[in-house]
Amino acid sequence: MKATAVSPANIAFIKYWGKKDEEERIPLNDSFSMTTDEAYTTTTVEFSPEYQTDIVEMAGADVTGQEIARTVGFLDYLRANGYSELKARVRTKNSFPKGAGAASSASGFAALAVAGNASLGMKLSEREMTVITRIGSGSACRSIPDGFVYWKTAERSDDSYAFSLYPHDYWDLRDILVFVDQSMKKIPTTDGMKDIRSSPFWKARIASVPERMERMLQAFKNREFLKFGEILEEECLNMHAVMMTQKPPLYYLNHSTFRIMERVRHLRESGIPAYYTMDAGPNVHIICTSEYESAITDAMKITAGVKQVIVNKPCRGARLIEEHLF
Ligand code: 2P0
Repeated sequence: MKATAVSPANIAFIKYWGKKDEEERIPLNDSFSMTTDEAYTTTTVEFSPEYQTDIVEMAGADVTGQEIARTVGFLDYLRANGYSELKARVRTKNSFPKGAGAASSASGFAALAVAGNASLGMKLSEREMTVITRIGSGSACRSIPDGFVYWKTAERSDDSYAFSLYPHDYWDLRDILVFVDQSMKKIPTTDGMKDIRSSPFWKARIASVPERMERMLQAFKNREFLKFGEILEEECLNMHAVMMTQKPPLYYLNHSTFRIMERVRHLRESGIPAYYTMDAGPNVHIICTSEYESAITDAMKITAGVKQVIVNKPCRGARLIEEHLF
């Protein structure tokens, strides 16, 4: 009844911001992402009669009351699906700072879902696994399949699943994750996202995503990096424009973020193809092809305000491993 899974986080190229259905976590639009091999979560789950209550632990970090409540809520959902009444112990370890806009909820819920289902003896297809994971945290479903992953919106819960559009070795991209702030963000994304409809621009954003997705997938298919990068930045700024015009406004980016964005533009002017994208936090993901990895990493390490740099490659999705955390 004990199982351990490791799951990568993922960085969205076309973003998820806003839900059609809050309860089932069905997104307003399709999204597209890349798994990140150096930003990952390992989770051991054991359902056992030995436990009187659910126990939630995190190696090297405190777990907040909100995190415990959300984890227990998801365990309840797994129990209902697996016809079990057993309580569980969950222990988690992150390879990167949690809650700072580096998708720790994505890798966290994907690892929890895979380990939890295995611990309950459930045998699910990858598609079913992505649907269950989505209920835990939307973007987490994109950490289950291999490499470059597409998550569909739908009218029915079972139809909103994620799948690998291209395997991780399709394109040797890098996500150079530049940390400018490693503290927990103040507004959790689930809460921030609920207010999307208070932005005067939300309808225009949602209407514009399919066309932008189509252009991005075309560039991706042909591995046209410059075209892809332009659309990547366009999409990121579009989402942040909505966030900043919501009521109350959400400013996830800070002055260090803007400094890095400026540096990225300067790198481009000096002939280094690099493009930025940010999620719900101030940290910057610089996307490039493998040949420019060291030039960009070196430039970031000497940029003021940079606390840590993690270089990610695309990788396989969440999977079970043999070594347990307890
Ligand atoms: C994304 N983000 O596509 C976007 C970009 C943040 C900005 O998915 O409520 O933690 O758990 O479904 O998945 C973060 O949202 O929200 C997110 P819930 P989640 O990666």
